[in-house]
Amino acid sequence: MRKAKLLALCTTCALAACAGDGSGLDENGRPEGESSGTLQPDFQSIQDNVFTPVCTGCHAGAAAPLGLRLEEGASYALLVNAPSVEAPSLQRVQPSNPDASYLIQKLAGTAAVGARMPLNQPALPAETIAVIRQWIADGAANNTAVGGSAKVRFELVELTAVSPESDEVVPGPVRDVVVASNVELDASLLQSSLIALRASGGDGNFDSGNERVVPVDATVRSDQPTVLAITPRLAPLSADSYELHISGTDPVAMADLQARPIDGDGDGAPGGDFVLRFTVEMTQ
Ligand code: HEC
Ligand SMILES: [Ca+2]
Repeated sequence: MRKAKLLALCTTCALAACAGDGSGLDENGRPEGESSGTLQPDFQSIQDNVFTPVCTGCHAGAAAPLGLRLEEGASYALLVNAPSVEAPSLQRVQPSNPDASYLIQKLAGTAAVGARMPLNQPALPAETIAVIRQWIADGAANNTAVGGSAKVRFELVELTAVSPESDEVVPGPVRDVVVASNVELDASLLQSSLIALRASGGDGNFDSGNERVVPVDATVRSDQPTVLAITPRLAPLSADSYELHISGTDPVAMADLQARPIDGDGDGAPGGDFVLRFTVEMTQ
């Protein structure tokens, strides 16, 4: 579903760019008078004007460099309070602190590791970077819906796999599994044992008796809606198939602040377990 939407967006860009001689394009090379308008210091605007048109050529899907997917629906959860891979002591976006945010360092070309972004393209205009800095300085709020389908957004508590996605094959090692909800979850529930991660034992089968429980820590990266990072406690995930299980069934069900259990199995009614399976492949 997300892929189809991205394709539609790309088609729009391609058609608009057919102006050819650059007339009708603004100083950022984008069509003038687009409904998204000029860049504002809010997340939806930055998504529409920067991440989607400039970054998703590389930073999308399972092959996204360093697991950083910047497509709509995934970007917020993988940026805000998410540690950088290149500089693990820094967060990609640290709310209220643009100088310490690795995203800004990568855009400004001041990062200690790797190249300036966008890779192999002209730097973003200084005004564009200033607007992104402003959004971070203002607290890096999310004014979009993090995943979640539009249909029944606030009637059901839904979880969405952000990275990896369901049944995806991703390059390892995988440092964390990121899941987002459509409403704020009750973080106090994370103390209980309702989140479990299992490795298949190398056979891709979760019922053959050789499965292994992977001890994990679950942390809330951001609220409203909640982004959960589920991190293996001992070592990043290496080659195997994995199953993440989040209970939506009593006695311990993940729930929102109104104690409504998640619709984990997506059947349109509250309750049911959320199950995410994915495979890690080690290249090299
Ligand atoms: C042509 C492909 C390409 C494009 C386009 C691109 N990137 Fe990257 N990006 C990479 C690669 C490859 C790396 C890892 C190597 C490096 O940092 O030089 C990376 C690394 C990063 C990192 C570091 C992530 C971490 O966890 O340490 C950030 C942040 C980033 N890119 C942001 C962006 C943003 C924002 C844009 C759009 C403005 C963008 N990139 C456009 C290829 C690209
Ligand atoms: Ca097995």
